[in-house]
Amino acid sequence: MKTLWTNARLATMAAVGTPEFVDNGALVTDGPLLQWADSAAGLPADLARNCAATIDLGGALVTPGLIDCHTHLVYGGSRAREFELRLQGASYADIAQAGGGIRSTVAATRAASEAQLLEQAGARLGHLLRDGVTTVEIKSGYGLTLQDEARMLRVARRLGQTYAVEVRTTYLGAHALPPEYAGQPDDYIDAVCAWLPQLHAQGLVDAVDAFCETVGFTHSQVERVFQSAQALGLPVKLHAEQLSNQHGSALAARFGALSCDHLEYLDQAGVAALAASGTVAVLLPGAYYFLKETHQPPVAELRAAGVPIALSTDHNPGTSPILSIQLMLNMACVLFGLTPWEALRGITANAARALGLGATHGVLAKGMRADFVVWDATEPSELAYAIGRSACRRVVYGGVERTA
Ligand code: DI6
Ligand code: FE
Repeated sequence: MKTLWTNARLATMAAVGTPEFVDNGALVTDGPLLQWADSAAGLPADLARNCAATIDLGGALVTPGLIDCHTHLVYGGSRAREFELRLQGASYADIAQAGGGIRSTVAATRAASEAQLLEQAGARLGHLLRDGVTTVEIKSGYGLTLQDEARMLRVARRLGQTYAVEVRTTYLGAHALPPEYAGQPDDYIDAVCAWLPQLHAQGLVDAVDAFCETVGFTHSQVERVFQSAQALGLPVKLHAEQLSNQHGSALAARFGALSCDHLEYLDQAGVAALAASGTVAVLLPGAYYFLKETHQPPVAELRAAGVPIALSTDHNPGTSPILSIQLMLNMACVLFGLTPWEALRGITANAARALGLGATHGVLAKGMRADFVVWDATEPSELAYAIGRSACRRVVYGGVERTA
């Protein structure tokens, strides 16, 4: 069934560069795909005639469905107590050394049932959906055994079957060293690499990620994980240069990574490597804010080199307990100096590319997914400006209007 949506101020995100709107725009959805996303004046009369319903959007801004391309949405427990300790002066590293941090979430995740994980992650997902998210990436990385990583990824897949949202899964076995491998990181990486084909065979893995950091894994350990991914034809991504410059981005670029994420400490050589490989730079202003970081990612250099910039919530219990992608627009503008248009691109077209979905998602055009958001706004700056007010009015996912 075809539906015609008229009187839209379309931000199709099809053009790279300066802001571009189609006023008096129209959309025609045909099942899960768009048949038209352009000016109403150019709409072929026979296409309009074949629409079973017409919906007037009253001149509202319409953008592609939002894409949260980096989350750790599935986990057990809470780290609110740790937050309190940090407010009293303890550092993220102090807490980790005292057995808190990622390790405490690993313990809570292992202790939770699959049903509990599903229920808790589903509640979190609800917040993202109300903000206009139509595609979300979810990483494992709090299980750190074959069974527990599989459980996290199964829960992520179930979320995509339960809610009107597309879920992309990422295997992040190389997130932290589990207690049972203390002092044996290379043995743990052997295990991470050995689990991957088994998880992939169960259809649980769309991409592979790792945490390249002094408190994570080394360059050569990450390289082994990437080789295992490459052997299976799986794309890679990397948590890179978040707390220090480990030159992880250059490594990831060599493997044609879809994205490198965080990048506060990225240097010029890293920028050049990302530009050469067409890798997306995913900036995570929520984690930067929450950890009170001061070292900013090299936005001007990324821009000058033509590296596509995406944004994401990085939702996780330790460093970014944030469930609003609209807030990321604000933080990216205020903290990192993006323009509202660049920020919007970062949660649509460029976020799609960060997930390898650039040919089908993140842009409103004929043949692309009929995922879009109707806003109580006419300018992207209004979305980046407001804090605590969701301007999301209607969400269409796969051609169907989402009701809850
Ligand atoms: N970088 C982060 O900021 C999160 N993971 C990562 O690799 C932290 C996750 C946590 O503290 O639970
Ligand atoms: Fe992360």
